[in-house]
Amino acid sequence: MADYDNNNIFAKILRGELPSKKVLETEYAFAFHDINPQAPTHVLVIPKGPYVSMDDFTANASAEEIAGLWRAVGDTARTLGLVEGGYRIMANHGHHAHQEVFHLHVHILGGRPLGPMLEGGDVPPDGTWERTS
Ligand code: DGP
Repeated sequence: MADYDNNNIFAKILRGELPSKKVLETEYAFAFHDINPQAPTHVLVIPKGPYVSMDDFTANASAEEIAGLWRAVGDTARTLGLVEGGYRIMANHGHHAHQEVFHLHVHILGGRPLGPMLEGGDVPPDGTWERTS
């Protein structure tokens, strides 16, 4: 995967160069509403450090940064009132997952029943998947 680009959209949001609807901010993380919500509540939680994806983050971030991001994910869900009804978290890494913005972001989705975990996620009749890479 390419190196971190300081001019990606979320880097600009972190620097305040682009607007966002902030939910929560800590020393390590920033949470804001997704511009194209896929559920009644759809918020993104991002680390303040320059990490391309979950792979980069888990390989290179400090223990404090990792704890700080995940603490912020839980705090954001509580702040949004999603705990009782339930919510889903998701982070897309790379091509197969359709990652579009190359600054790690954890999606928090909730506010309605979310259905099955993956579209087209039914197990094939023979119980096996064909890998495409
Ligand atoms: P992903 O496919 O996991 O890389 O999701 C990228 C998400 O980022 C997608 O749900 C839409 C959201 N997004 C893209 N551009 C902006 C933006 O400028 N502002 C906000 N708030 N969200 C954005």
